[in-house]
Amino acid sequence: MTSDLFIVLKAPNGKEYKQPIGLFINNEFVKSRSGEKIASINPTDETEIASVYAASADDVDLAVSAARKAFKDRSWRDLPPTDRGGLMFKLASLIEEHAETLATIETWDNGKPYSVALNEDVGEVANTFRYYGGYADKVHGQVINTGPDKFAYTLREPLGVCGQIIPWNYPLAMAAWKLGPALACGNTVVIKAAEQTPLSILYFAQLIKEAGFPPGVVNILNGHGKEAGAAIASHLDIDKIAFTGSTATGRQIMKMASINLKNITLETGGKSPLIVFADADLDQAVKWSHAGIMSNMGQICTATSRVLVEESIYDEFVKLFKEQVKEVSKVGDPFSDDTFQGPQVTKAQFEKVLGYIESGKSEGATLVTGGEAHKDANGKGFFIAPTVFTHVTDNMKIYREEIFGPFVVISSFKTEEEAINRANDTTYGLGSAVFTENLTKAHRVARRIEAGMVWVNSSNDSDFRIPFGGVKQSGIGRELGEEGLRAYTNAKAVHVNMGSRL
Ligand code: TXE
Repeated sequence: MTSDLFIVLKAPNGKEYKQPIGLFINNEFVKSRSGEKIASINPTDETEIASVYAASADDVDLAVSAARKAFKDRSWRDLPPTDRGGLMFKLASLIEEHAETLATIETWDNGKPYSVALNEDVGEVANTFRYYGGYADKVHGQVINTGPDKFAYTLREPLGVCGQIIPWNYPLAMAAWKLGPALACGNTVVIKAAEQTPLSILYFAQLIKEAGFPPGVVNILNGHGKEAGAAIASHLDIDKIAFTGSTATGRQIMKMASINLKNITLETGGKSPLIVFADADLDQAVKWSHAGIMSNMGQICTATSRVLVEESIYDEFVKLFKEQVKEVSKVGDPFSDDTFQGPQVTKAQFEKVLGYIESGKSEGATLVTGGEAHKDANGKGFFIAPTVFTHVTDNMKIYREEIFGPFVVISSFKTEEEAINRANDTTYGLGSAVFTENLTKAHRVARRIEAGMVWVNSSNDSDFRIPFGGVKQSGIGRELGEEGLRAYTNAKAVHVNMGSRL
């Protein structure tokens, strides 16, 4: 069955479902005004899965009007906050009911292993909505003591219409991280998915309506960054912009958002260091550092892509890391149960990683393993063999730039001071990790690393209850945790004169 706005699809794992392909505005799917579409490609076999409508600036205008109307309409703003939380709990339950379909679409469109999509991504999405649903009636202001002549308090008010632009590495989770706090605080939203992974969020859109959110509160668009994304970032009737993606695009968004001084949060790139001291539990350091860069095909903004190992254990660490790659990193069909690593999300990302492999070779680093495309049985797909380079110097491109693939550089250091200085020698400051059994050393180093997050004896162990974000050119502001709510309210100060007369 095919209609203009839905198509029935059968995924490689045999799951049949109805895929919406329109823009979700005012709780309905509609065609884009221009009729232009984006084709979504299966990165595993390079075939087209489906085409979805792509928003242009006109469609963004429509979505923003819907969101503005919903924001002005008191039925959303004045909904008792406990009821607003209730809608979010309902949404979380619906996500769980539809978990297998959501995970199937995510794996098909993005290439991540199905078990990860189901157990990690979709599970986290439901939990994030539940977590922020619980906050909906706990977004409090303060009473401020200024003495008996004045009664002063703050109201935490929603910002208004929020524009949200998300990437393709965690399509559903990135949407949840942004929608959760925005909705808990009573905002309305226009969110744009990445053009590379448009499908799962459209399926999710139906659950918004089914949960009972009023029309216009959440509007979901697909569209190209330069067109729909830019129209959101520069829109005069959008009050806030939240973005996750590359540092270069973040910089452009910041410029565009300055047109009406939008409130802004950015979560951008990283080149996160992971330091292993000689007194670390070596087995655990190897396993976590492997997971920290090779999970999700290395397409994680906090991937610990620079591993710094104390000289006395360097050779042993490299040997064990290579063994771990061999043992764990099964590359192949993301729907297979034993696959650890699927394809890179697109041909462009695949080629980008291959380019860095060439750069590492030509700059004289030592290739320990990988260093080439990995062809699946059918000879198709954007697969990269997990790649490890050693003898890397600090000026090499592969040491300095974000690669966003299953690609790690391992380097050695002599002293704690050197490790810290080299960890901080980057324009980024997102994640970081330290491995040591020495408690005081762990805390001492954690304080000195220039990063938004430090993992001690783990890596990429993020949690929706803990703030997430970067310093330096890795971003502005925080998502997740209670901190994530700050990005979605204004503090209005109310001064009540208790009797001062002029
Ligand atoms: O990112 P972009 P790309 C990094 C990673 C990756 C590189 C390039 O290194 O290899 O960025 O990926 C929208 N105005 N990260 O090109 O361009 C776009 O449509 C407004 C790190 O895919 O940043 C998409 O929705 N919006 C990262 C989103 O921005 C624009 C995750 C991200 O795309 C726009 C992804 C514009 N001018 C990539 N141009 C992370 N931090 O997790 C693009 N977009």
